[in-house]
Amino acid sequence: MRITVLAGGIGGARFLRGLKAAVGPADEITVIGNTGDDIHLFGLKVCPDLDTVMYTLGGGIHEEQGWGRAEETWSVKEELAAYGVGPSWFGLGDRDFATHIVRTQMLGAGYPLSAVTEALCDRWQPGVRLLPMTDDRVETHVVIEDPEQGGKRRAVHFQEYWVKLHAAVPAEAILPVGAETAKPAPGVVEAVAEADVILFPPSNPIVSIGTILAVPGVREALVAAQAPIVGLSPIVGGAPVRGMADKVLEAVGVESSAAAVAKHYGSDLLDGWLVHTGDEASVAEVEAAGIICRAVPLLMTDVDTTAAMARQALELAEQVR
Ligand code: GDP
Ligand code: FO1
Ligand code: CA
Repeated sequence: MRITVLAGGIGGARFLRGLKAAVGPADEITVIGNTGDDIHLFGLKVCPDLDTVMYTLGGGIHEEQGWGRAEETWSVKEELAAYGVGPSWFGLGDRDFATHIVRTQMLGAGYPLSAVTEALCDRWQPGVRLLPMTDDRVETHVVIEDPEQGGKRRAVHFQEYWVKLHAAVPAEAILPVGAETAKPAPGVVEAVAEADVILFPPSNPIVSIGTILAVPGVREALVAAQAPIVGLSPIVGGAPVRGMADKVLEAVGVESSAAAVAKHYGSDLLDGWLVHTGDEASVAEVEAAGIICRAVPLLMTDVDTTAAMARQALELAEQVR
């Protein structure tokens, strides 16, 4: 079976670890990763969501944190700070720096991001084919009312909004800058068209999966796909399980509920949707929107539990096919 998954960072990566445990050796998983979170820092290209998937599946992730490397040290960050060179709010560790140096060197030599990602995965062996959504530069920016400038409207990089400002300032708009002229990376459209099953993990529906959908051709390929599309809700009991997805949902006028996220994707994309067992009440609302819905446990507490979630998603895909 060919399974294609659109993924952000931590939510996507943890789901993929469960999916890998749930499938057999003959099954092939292709991941289309969000690159809208990418940022240039200290002259280096950092791809947080691709790296989170690569490190998580490759056994190099800092488990508790969910991003960055295990057994990390911070000498370079400390030395940069001693020079007064920032930003200090984004934590790049020594081990992680090496990944960004290799990536930036290869990009500088002319390799596209998709080829660079493949080369990095040669080391990490994530057990999936990891494709960036695009080889072109796309950066999610967030229009905020800057409290430090008397509420003046200003666009900041997504990482500044998320990591520095903790999404604590009102977001007026979410802009995937560059997406309108970006092309899907090699293999992306094919992975959608040739899939037997397409899954939306419990990733952020706006700044992770939403950004992938903003690359022209991706949404169209999904709508035209033969394969059933099944998603899992990142919203449990009316709130994100982790992080601040409620803030970016509010910015685009979507309620923070499992049903509202399903309806935001819509029945032209989704055939099936899983909500958490506590959210049974939303099943009827999702089904009224033309999306088959089931309530099952959706907390990724360990790999076995997450594998059970993945099996539920594959079963639902079988039913809606
Ligand atoms: P990010 O790029 O690191 O923010 O990661 P993703 O976009 O892939 O996923 C973020 C989403 O994962 C958040 O909105 C969380 O609510 C969701 N999430 C994290 N852990 C769980 C979990 O155990 N269960 C469910 N259902 N969602 C989760
Ligand atoms: N997230 C943070 O909350 N603080 C950080 O300092 C931070 C650094 C960082 C470095 C490399 C990397 O790959 C990811 C990093 N993240 C950090 C996570 C990441 O920026 C976010 O989780 C996502 O992009 C949010 O969707
Ligand atoms: Ca992300």
